[in-house]
Amino acid sequence: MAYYLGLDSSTQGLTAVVIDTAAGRVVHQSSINFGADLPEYGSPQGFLPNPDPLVRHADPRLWAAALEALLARLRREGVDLGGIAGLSGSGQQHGTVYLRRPFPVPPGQGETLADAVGRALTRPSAPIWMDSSTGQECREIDLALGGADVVRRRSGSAATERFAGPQIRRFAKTDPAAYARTELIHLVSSFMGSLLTGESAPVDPGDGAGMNLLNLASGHWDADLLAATAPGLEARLPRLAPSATVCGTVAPWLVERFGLRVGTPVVVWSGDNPSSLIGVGGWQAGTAVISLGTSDTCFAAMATPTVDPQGYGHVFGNPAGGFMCLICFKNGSLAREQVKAAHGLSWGQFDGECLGATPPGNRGNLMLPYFVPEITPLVLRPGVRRQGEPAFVGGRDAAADIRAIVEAQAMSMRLHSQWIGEVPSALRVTGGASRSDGICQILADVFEATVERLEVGNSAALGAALRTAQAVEGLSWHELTGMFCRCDPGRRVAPRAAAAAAYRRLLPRYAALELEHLGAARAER
Ligand code: XUL
Repeated sequence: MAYYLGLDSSTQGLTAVVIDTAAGRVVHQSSINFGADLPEYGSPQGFLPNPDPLVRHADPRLWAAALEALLARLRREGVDLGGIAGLSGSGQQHGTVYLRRPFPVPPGQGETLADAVGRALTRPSAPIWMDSSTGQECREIDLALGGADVVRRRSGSAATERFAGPQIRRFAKTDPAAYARTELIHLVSSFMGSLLTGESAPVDPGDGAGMNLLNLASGHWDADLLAATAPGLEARLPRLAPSATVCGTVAPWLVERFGLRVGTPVVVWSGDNPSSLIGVGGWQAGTAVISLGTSDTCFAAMATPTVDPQGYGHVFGNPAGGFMCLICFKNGSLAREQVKAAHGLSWGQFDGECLGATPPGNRGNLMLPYFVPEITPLVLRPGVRRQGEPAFVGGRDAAADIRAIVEAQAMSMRLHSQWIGEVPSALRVTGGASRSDGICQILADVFEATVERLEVGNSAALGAALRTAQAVEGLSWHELTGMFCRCDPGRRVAPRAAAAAAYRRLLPRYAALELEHLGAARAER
């Protein structure tokens, strides 16, 4: 019997999933919510409030505090941490933590892990994936390499605002003294992995490809991209290691404080999306996945890496080997929550009274849902735009507003995933909002594909547990995903012909509205 622990350090919380590979079942799940459980960090949604909508940073001490709080909670809930045979995790992608060496330093007597992390930081906050402040740096990197297309072909993505490289460049330019003091720059995934092993942990190709620094073809840091980003960068980066690497054993302080067994293997962490790809059983090409979380993402394993000619899509490493494609939307759950809160609705009302009571196509009423700056398409100045029948007063008609945001999100996903070239017949939908039957019906109708939902949620943390079992116990992906990634047959949602036809008619109108908005925004700049 072997128990494996998978963690997921996401934007809004830290989640644990414990699996038992002998019984083929999940035995425990638990979470820390950054806002509710650790209010002293002043980050109700997991990031530090900032009046500039382009700037989004988080406090890395919060992530360390959450790790201690979650391990303590697991013990209180009766999980025998000494019986865990291996652990790993996944982190929100792209965020960077700036540190001096040695890192990590174990917490001293009476000290918390967050205190120990605080002493090592050379920059008090970490820019996260929601940050869009590096447009200038992206242009500089593209220019140095000979164009966005070169950067895209080398690293799998055009220079992208939230990616580690442009963020590091901005820091090195705006605070060269602090950059000079910085001896080590970790991603959220490798930062958290380091806290577990007590040694600076490596970066895997799943998360490493989200930096604009990794050469996808060679699998190594790209010398030209490093040079175009910041001086002396390679010495500051963690090493790269394949996703199935056991990168160390649990740190002594974890053994002392939480009763983990000496010598317990720790597998290199990955990004939350690559880990989710495993957690939903999507490790082979042919399964398209939509994850509805703080960010909404569409992704799939790729037989051969293809790049998005429009520049919005990304290619990352697939932790099972090869590559995956991904498109990310920033106006995900926080945007849905904003409309829901504006109308004072419960999730039940959102789903039943609003999505259940309005027709597909929303009587022609459309919304461009840029509540915060958007990644896909690139919209730096937030703003919500409505278009439709005079009846669509927007903001006054709750049901029409709710349908408008969900339809806009689904149509934008359909529109911007066309470069992948495959029309899926089934979509695996995961993440908190996948609980909504109304949202899943709209996705099924817009994509003209059957929506499948899984028996086990928390796909990123589950994927981390599965990756650990594969690396430590040598179980195959077939065996593991067969046991843990079953779809719930009772929760399948089939597309409806009339609704699908309505969206087929509406999609060109949505695309035209989006283009018109992007054109107007460009003209203003
Ligand atoms: C993916 C992305 C987000 C984060 C947050 O490129 O930016 O999905 O990983 O979860």
